Amino acid sequence: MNDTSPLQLYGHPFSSYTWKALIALYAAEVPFTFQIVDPDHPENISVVQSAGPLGKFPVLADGENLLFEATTIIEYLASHQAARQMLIPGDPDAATGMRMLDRVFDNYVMNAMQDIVGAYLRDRENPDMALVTEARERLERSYAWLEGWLRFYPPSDHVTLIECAAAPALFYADWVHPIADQFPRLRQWRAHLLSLPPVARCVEDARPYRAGFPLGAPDRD
Ligand SMILES: N[C@@H](CCC(=O)N[C@@H](CS)C(=O)NCC(=O)O)C(=O)O
Repeated sequence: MNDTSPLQLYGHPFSSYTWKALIALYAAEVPFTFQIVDPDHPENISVVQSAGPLGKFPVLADGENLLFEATTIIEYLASHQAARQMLIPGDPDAATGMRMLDRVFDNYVMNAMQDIVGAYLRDRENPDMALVTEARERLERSYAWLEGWLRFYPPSDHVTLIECAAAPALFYADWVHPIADQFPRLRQWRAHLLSLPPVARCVEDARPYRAGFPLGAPDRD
């Protein structure tokens, strides 16, 4: 990591994947400057567009080095002294298990949630209901699987790659497809995640943007 210039994180406070990187930065107490990606800051949009093929955020800048993909950003933080052993365990098998869960949250929870949000963003009055229904089914299956997995993963105050991935995914997934009472462990874990200081900070910083949520933000959390 570059010692001379501070890290810069490009993203948006209401963006789920930006949260994922922010939670890691806050938990590991890594100093950084936040660069908001919005129409008032075209220079930040340019950085994000130049970093990856689809111009998605978050992007971490360490000097000239631009890193995209939230998991990659966390891996980068974890491979440096400040966050080592904290975000991702040193034991290779434990780390592999953690990376598998990270894929579960991105590929089966965050993606399904984003598909539903995207359908409403494209047409709020008349979303593609076939796509929405299929994505809801994926979320329902993921909730059921996570409910079982949580029998072996008690809530902890330790923030790892798993908490970084899970908190934003479950925060927004529950908004688009509420986690039913039949999944009590998952409901309880989501509440616990939202109470962790790095996550609570993201929730608060995102609050002013709730009116823009295409399905309408629920009056809770
Ligand atoms: N696979 C990426 C996904 C990032 C992503 O979907 N970012 C959204 C914000 S949450 C984004 O950039 N949206 C704007 C766009 O797609 O143009 C990651 O893990 O960082």
